[in-house]
Amino acid sequence: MALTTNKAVLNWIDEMAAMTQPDQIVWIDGSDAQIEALRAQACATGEMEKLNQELLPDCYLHRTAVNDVARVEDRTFICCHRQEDAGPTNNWMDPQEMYAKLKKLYTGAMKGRTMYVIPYSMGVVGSPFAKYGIELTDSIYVVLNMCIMTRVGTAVAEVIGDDFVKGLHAKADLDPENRYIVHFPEDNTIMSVNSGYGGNVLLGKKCFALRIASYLGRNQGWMAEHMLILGIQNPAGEVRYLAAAFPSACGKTNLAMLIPPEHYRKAGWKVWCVGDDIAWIRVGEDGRLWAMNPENGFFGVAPGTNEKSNPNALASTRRGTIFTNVVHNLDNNTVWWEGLDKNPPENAVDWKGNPWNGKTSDVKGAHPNSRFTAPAKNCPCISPKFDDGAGVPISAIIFGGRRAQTTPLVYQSRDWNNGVFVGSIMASETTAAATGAVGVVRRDPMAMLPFCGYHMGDYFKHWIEMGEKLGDKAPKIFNVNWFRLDEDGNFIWPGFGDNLRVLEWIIDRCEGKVGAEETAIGYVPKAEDINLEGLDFSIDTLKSILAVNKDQWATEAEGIEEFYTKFGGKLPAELRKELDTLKANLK
Ligand code: OXD
Ligand code: MN
Repeated sequence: MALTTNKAVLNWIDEMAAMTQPDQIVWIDGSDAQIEALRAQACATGEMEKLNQELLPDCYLHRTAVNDVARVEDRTFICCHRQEDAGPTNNWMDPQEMYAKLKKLYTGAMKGRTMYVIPYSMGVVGSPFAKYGIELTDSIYVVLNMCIMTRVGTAVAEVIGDDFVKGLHAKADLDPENRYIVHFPEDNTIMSVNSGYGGNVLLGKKCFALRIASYLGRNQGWMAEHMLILGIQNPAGEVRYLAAAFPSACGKTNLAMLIPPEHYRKAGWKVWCVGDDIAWIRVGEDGRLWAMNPENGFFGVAPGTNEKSNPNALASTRRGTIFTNVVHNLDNNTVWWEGLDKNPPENAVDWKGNPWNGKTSDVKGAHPNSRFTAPAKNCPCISPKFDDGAGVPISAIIFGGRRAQTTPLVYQSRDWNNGVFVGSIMASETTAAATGAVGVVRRDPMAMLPFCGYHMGDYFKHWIEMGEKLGDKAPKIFNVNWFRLDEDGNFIWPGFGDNLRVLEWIIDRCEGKVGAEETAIGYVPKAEDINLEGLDFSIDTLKSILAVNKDQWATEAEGIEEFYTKFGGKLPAELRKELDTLKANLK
């Protein structure tokens, strides 16, 4: 039975059902009983496997098709009327042409199948900052993941208005040649077909909460960002909140759930996770910047997650979690992945569904992009503000990337516009960096390159305008780089929990409690101002990773110049000016 009488919702569902022709339509009310019944049904068809309920209560395993294991950026489209509004970094097609193309792929795609109707909320239901969507899907796996990643069900259906985001997902034939992840920002619509992989099909996440929401945010004066949010509590009990953007593979989930080093823990420091991937950010009534996490769970990369790298993430996966493309340990019906521990199972099934012996096999058991979908509430350090619809006030914004050289451990931008410049030049090096060679630099402004639903030049301008609104209440903007390498290709900075030492300096800077050295690129800490207590790390080594090398930055400036040409006339004059200032400072 439909959970709403909203005509806009019902008419749209009728239209989508007429096209996809499912055998039946089932509304998702989000109840435990319904979730349990769907789990049983998915296990009966082999879509999921029930794991050891003593060791991993309410946990399940799923394997995707082998050709369907990651987001497909080359098949992801932003379809607005004018191509120039999508910009040079997005794939574009005329909306009418795309609708016609998709119609062919969706027609009859749900024959013999069930269409599930998922009313979901990004943000706390009823909060003025929440936004609602409906995803139609023919996949139980999608339903169950959405029930973890978002707030789903009757309560949402009751408050949904006419401006909901429409999402249609059909697995169809999982044909990679006809796989499309399409956004129509002007129509509040997302259409995904021929995939079953999370990032392509959990439409609340990247598709809505970043691509559609970034477009809405620009029109409505707020921002949707690819950022974690964390709270840092000092021994006096004061909590300061930071939002941070990093490209993939830079340890975002680890930073979001950081465990303070022993010395800090003993002194009474605590870290609270508000979110690990997405932040919706707006100017609050007090004139400060406030951020909230629109999601309700973590869709984290499994390999490398272990008791040491991220015990909080691991603890989050111990109940109510769906594992995708990891190793199935048949001896005890649990899961395993590379980097979990040094004891791979011998009697196991790999992510492709083949028998696998972790002691003798020379292929990886888990896909490198295998995932856990875990409820945020499971996280031992989840913030008490997690369910506060208003979000949290932000003291600092942090950008970062993976750079073997050039970028110091931390620096502070001179002001907001300079900070926007710092975000716009964010970059990571390709894996060559891991072997010691300087890798190829891939620029990923604000970590939003694959997620911005409109022209990135306009996006930069929107950032500048947000700064104008904030005035002197704007948070300070910093850049960090945990990944400096020595000559042998080893990481110099210990990273993980010790990153708190850098965050402490950042907070002290925000509160005017500590000085800094002014350099060509901004403010860098005096080495003695970073707390190294309890850490075997020499101040000279610290100095070496705080140094700003003008020759390297001159090369960097050339790279930025070249990158900026992409945006043509849409590059805000403010950023051009920042680049000119950088060049002048390097002379
Ligand atoms: C993610 C990503 O899955 O950024 O969060 O790719
Ligand atoms: Mn992400």
